[in-house]
Amino acid sequence: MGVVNVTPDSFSDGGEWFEPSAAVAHGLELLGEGADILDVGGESTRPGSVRVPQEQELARVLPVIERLTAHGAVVSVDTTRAAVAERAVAAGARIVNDVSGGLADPEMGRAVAETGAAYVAMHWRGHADVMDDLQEYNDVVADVRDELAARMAALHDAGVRHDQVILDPGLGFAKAGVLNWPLLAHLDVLHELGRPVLVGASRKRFLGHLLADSSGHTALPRARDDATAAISALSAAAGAWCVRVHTVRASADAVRVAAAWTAAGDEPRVGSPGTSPRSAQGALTSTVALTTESWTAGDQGVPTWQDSGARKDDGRRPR
Ligand code: PMM
Repeated sequence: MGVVNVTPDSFSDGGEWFEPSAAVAHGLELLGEGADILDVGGESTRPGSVRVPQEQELARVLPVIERLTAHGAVVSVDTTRAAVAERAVAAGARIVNDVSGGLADPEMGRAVAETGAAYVAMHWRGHADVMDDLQEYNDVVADVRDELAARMAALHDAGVRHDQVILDPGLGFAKAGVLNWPLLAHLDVLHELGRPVLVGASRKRFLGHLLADSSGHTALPRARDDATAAISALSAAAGAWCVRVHTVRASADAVRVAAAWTAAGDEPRVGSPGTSPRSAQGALTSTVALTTESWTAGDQGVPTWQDSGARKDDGRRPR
């Protein structure tokens, strides 16, 4: 999932793609690098940022979503507002990516149920101006799982089908540096909830701290891209369904490496009794990456890792 922030103030790429034509061109560039989904957002969630009015958010995202879907892109809308989600889906978005998991807008569950779009429910405890004060956990992994389970139950009560939901641990949201690593190391615990998992680590503050220089200066957002790609590989190997990233090529390659690695582990070993080199080669070229074809089959539910695992990498992914 490539990020297209149509905002003047996002922490990692604020302002760069603020004009609709620049945002569309950037989205197309990310598709060319191998993105399967473009995530279009019009409101920054940067720590401390203030909310933009709904009309402004709509004016930012709708023209970009319309133009990117006209180019055939699978688009998600990064919003916490039900009205924006509805208008975005009407404009062609196929996924609603809600960093609040439905907590910011009580109408979100109903809107998602009515549109039938896939829905990313991220772990969240409060808006950007207060989230740094909401970081108390007994056990961050179990607490995030339990709070997401509660969100799933509430969404279900609002009419959202189970197969619409994708879960996200919400790295960096009400989570300071060290709280993020256990969540990554225990993606299996989120998988216990039975839904695909999305990981959004790209350029986040905890990577800046990890990569600080010897004087303690944190790495700037752009200097966190290699670490982001490493997380993409490890997340994919741990079974994540999707990684949300600002630069795509390295992460797309990382996901393919993880897929080949995992598939090889599932196949008989090269040279072991009863295997031909040919069957082993098949394992090395199989991939589990989601491609846009999974979405054009008219399936509004969320393809699972296993669904796409049957696919073979025939080298046709855009490079
Ligand atoms: N992080 C940001 C924005 N949207 N959506 C999901 N699902 N998961 C995330 O971790 C996430 C997100 C942070 O803002 P950015 O667009 O400036 O990176």
